[in-house]
Amino acid sequence: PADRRPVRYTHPTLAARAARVLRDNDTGVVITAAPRLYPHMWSWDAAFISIGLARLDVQRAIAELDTLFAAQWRNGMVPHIVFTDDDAYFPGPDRWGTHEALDGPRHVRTSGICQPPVHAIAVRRVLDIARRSGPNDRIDAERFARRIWAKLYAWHRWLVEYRTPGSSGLVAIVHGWESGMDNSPRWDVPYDAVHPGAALPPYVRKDVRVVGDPNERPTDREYDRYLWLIEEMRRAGYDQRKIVENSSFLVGDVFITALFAMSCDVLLELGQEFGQEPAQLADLADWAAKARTAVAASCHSVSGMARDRDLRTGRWLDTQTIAGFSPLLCGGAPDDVQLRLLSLLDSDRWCGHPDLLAPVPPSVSPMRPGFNTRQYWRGPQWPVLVWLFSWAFERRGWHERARRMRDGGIRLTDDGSFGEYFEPFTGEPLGSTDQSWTAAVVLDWLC
Ligand code: 2M8
Repeated sequence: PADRRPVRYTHPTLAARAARVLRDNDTGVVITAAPRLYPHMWSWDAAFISIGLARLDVQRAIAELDTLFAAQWRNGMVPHIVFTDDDAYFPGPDRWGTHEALDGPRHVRTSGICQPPVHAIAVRRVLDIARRSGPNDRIDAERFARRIWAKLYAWHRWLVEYRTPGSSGLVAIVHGWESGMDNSPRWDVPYDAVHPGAALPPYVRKDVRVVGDPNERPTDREYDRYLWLIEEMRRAGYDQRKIVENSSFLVGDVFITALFAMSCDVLLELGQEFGQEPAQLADLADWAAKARTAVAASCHSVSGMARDRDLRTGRWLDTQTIAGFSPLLCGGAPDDVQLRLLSLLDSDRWCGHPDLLAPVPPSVSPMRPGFNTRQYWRGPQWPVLVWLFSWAFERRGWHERARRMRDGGIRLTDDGSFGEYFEPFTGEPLGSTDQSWTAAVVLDWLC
């Protein structure tokens, strides 16, 4: 498809515009996830943002990750939102009520759940970029990597101790927001079992005021469930054991499990380089191996696609989404399964679909029932996911595939809008524009 969008920037101009987005979204303390829709720091956004920042200013990249980890809970959890003073986002800190939580930080207000563990990957990337950019940056980044290592280890340990219940070996989430893919059809079945009680305090959504077309956002019914789960956690005082035992939503997330395996590998390598405790290094090797085994064990016998598992009912969730390709990220699946997944990814059901503007995986296959071209995690393409695939493919030695993903990601974003997500056929930017993590991954691709 030649030009469905009027504007296409050259790479140097696109990079300059991306840099400006990060600068404009900088409050001086944090870089917000997006200017109006998300005026706070989000956990996995901050990781990607630091990668883009490293291309501009290594010190600023380090500061961003330091700010996030300064909000780490005493039990090791890295919270999904670190709040600024802005009150334009709902649910804000009062609704979360985490100041009553025993393990929460005292000096800063946060949400009470987590997000995908991509932070070790970010630290690795920042370090690699800094090493190429000059001796001072190298020294700063090495100091930083040494300093943050124990915090990353504590974060990973928290995921193992509190969030790997039962025997599936999958990392469990207690809220769809923890997956980062909030309203993905992956969660439709488990959300059906979430019944908001009459005690759900009333609320007013703010997101739909910012995003012009409410069809690009989750529905009110979905929001009731999101808020109800928060209510349950708040009542449990954010005690993780109680939450994992009782919450109405507990799902083994195969995509997070794959990211966790990769992050443990990376953290292990960093730990070896910086001479960390052998016992902790052994833990990381063990966690990575178990996570990989769990991802491989989830693969469907016919399609090969990896599956989430509803840990309340013990059922596999067969909905086919981009998360089904998790084994391609972390490896560990048998060769025949991997080959099936690669050919599925290339097929017209995914990246080879003839009508896509850019040949990168949509969040849901355009051939599946329920695929929605505009609605958030139910169909659109997400540049950050493209970055993850291109990074993982590079690491696996699939250089040509990595390059194709990256080129596709650049094609998707070369209108310079830095959309949060994109309509796969027209390339229309959806959700927020000037989204920080989109600008960040574009910078990393282009610099
Ligand atoms: C989206 O999630 C937030 C809730 O955490 C929201 O919709 O209000 C997701 O896309 C998530 O993955 C992302 O981290 C966040 C900020 O960009 O927005």
